[in-house]
Amino acid sequence: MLTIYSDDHHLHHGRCELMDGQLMPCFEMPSRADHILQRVINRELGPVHAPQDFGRTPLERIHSAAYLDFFQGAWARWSEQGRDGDLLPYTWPARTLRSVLPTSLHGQLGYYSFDGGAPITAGTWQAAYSAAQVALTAQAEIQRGARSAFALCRPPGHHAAGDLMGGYCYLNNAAIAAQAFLDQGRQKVAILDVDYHHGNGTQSIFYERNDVLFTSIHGHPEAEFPFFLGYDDEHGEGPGEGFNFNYPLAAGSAWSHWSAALEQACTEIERYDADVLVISLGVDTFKDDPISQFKLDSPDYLRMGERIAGLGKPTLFVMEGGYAVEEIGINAVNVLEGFQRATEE
Ligand code: Q9C
Ligand code: ZN
Repeated sequence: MLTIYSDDHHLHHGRCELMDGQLMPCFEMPSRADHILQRVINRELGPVHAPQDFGRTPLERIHSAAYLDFFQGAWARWSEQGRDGDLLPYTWPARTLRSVLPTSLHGQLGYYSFDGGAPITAGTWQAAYSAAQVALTAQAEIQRGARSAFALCRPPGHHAAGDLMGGYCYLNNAAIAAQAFLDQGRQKVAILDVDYHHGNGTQSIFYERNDVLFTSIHGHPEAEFPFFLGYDDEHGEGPGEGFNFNYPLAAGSAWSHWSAALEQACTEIERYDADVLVISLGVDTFKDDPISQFKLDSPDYLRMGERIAGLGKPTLFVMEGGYAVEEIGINAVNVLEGFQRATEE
């Protein structure tokens, strides 16, 4: 399986996030992608290529031009104010307030975000832009006929909506790739989001559409980030009604419960009869993940990959979360090796 990877992810390294009332070093750190790349190489998964540059146009199919302009220019505005620390929002247009776009940098930052978990640093735009190109380059490989490809994206993307950053995410790499498949002639794309957190950004982007099926298995939003989306009664709206399936699970869920939800998601994906499959591949479902509450163990990721292969579709894997840095490479590449093994049989 071909892996697409860019060193540009090192340009994004946030300092701190607020966790249980304490400022902590960001869990979403550069060594995550470094460990995954090392495991890809050590296991000889396949070649590793740098991304091509498809420009901003495919990003604008998912994100508003105003949002992209804001994100691209935010650091320059911040440093013009003489600042060099992380740019973080602190006020949002929540209930009772108006969603008007202010002129000030921090006002606009609140307008274009939904939490304080996505710091903008000097290199964040370049890192996120390159991650989107990584996804698009892997997508192009599948469009050329490959059975599968791995987009080793960092920063992740599935919490980012059309004009919102949050949850460590800025550009929705999986959504950008899904849209590129459609723009290049595919009719139906299925997304399976296996990250521990609900993919609120991806869901919202495609919620009123029937050309992308969104399925997600995640910690129940009653108890888990992003809290305000991801319930099992969210089925889509308008033409998208019946094309959104959420499988929220309780804290402590292990493979037996998780895999039962996977079977249900696979049933919906088979019923949809997609042309192509995009996996939002988070491995923060791991038992030792420092911010998550599921109990998957490393061998379970092999089975996950095997089951995904059983769907028999061209499959694009897009890296999302996973914060047990020592094991992230083993777990992510186990999914890919399980897929590969089942495909060769
Ligand atoms: N700082 C992904 O896995 N943080 N994002 C909650 C408080 C938000 C996870 C703890 C977790 C976001 C891509
Ligand atoms: Zn996650």
